[in-house]
Amino acid sequence: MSLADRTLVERLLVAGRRAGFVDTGIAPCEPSRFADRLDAWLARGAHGSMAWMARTADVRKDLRRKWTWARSALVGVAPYLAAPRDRTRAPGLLRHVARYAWGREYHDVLRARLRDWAARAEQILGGPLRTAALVDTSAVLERELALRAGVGWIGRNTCLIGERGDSWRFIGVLLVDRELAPEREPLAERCGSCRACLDACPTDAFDGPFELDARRCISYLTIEHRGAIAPELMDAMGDWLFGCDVCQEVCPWNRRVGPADDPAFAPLPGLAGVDLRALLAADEDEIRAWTRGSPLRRARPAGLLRNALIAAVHAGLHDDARRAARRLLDHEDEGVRAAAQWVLASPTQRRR
Ligand code: B12
Ligand code: SF4
Ligand code: SF4
Repeated sequence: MSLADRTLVERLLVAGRRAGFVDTGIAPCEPSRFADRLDAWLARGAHGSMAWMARTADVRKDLRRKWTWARSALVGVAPYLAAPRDRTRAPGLLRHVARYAWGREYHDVLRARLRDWAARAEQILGGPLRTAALVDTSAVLERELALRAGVGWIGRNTCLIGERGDSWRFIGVLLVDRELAPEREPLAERCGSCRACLDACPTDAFDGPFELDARRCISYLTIEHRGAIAPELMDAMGDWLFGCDVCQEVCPWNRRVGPADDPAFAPLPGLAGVDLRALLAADEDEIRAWTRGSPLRRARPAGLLRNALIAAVHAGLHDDARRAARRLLDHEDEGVRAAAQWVLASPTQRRR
């Protein structure tokens, strides 16, 4: 790479930081080097009912099957941790919500930042650029792109952990139609002899290091899964309403990091202002109002009611849970009905 090229790449990476990412890197748009991992994961059925993961596997393994023009991926990471660090001290529903979902819809926030980065890149590279701003929902292997861009390494909990930091961070990907030389090497795994995440998972969702069976993962069960949850999983899910952070909470790399204080991911008042009791008594319009602009919308009101019944039992709110369960036994959603039956069959002295 010539000195001029190196300067251009450096300016592009700085532009990404100005657009709102704390770390940035570049990965070539080549076929996945870990396609066998995705294949094995899908073959085991570990994606559960996320049929879209299987449907789009070919594109995930080689993104140029869809974005034929893409040559490089600019990858940015954005930390989302907000105060308080100890979630049991968070107000209202927040203490039952995974930290990535405390603030505004991150897809919108990050896509806007990627579009800003694209505009800056056009100025730096001169002339129009063809780009695509991807966050979470597109058929790309974002963690692998981030690994190959050198902005982090993959822990045994499968999360991307920042080079000098933690895993409390989103990934954003900007595909561009220019060949750009990556300037950082992929980082090797730094777990050492630790296996805290594997041992701490409440539902035993890891089949082994780097092997997560989504069908047992609380994040999947509370966000992606529609319908009934198996009673033995409800027994183990804890007081999570949406998502789960346990395998990140126990990670030593996450221990010392402070809140990111990114205003875009500051806790939404709608979630902080109500608690599980209120949620159990709420109607769907109220739930929609409280979750406006929030990632919690993905679980739909019925999913949140189902999750609230389970979380309330684990939080020790037995009377409220039983009262709500009796009312919801005939709910139109199968998941809510199954959770209501489970609540009424649950011992009232469940260990917390
Ligand atoms: C499906 C999905 C889920 C599923 C399945 C998760 C999983 N581990 O596969 C569920 C619903 C369970 C989930 C949960 C969460 N998710 Co999610 N999810 C995704 C999604 C859409 C696809 C992930 C995927 O392809 N899985 C299939 C497996 C096979 O791929 P993989 O784990 O990514 O592994 C790849 C590479 O990392 C590599 N690899 C795997 N292991 C190893 C090991 C070594 C040593 C090496 C070198 C490489 C390597 O091989 C694989 C193929 O390339 C991505 C967005 C995207 N488009 O990529 C977000 C994404 C992974 N999720 C994200 C988040 C924030 C979460 C949660 C933290 C949310 C929460 N708190 O509840 C949890 C974390 C749970 C966990 N431990 O993974 C972030 C992760 C950011 C980060 N720092 O890692 C992403 C990237 C979204 C984003 N844009 O920020 N998620
Ligand atoms: S997010 Fe929770 S349930 Fe899922 S693997 Fe991590 S600790 Fe287990
Ligand atoms: S908890 Fe330990 S094993 Fe798991 S990702 Fe963190 S360092 Fe690796």
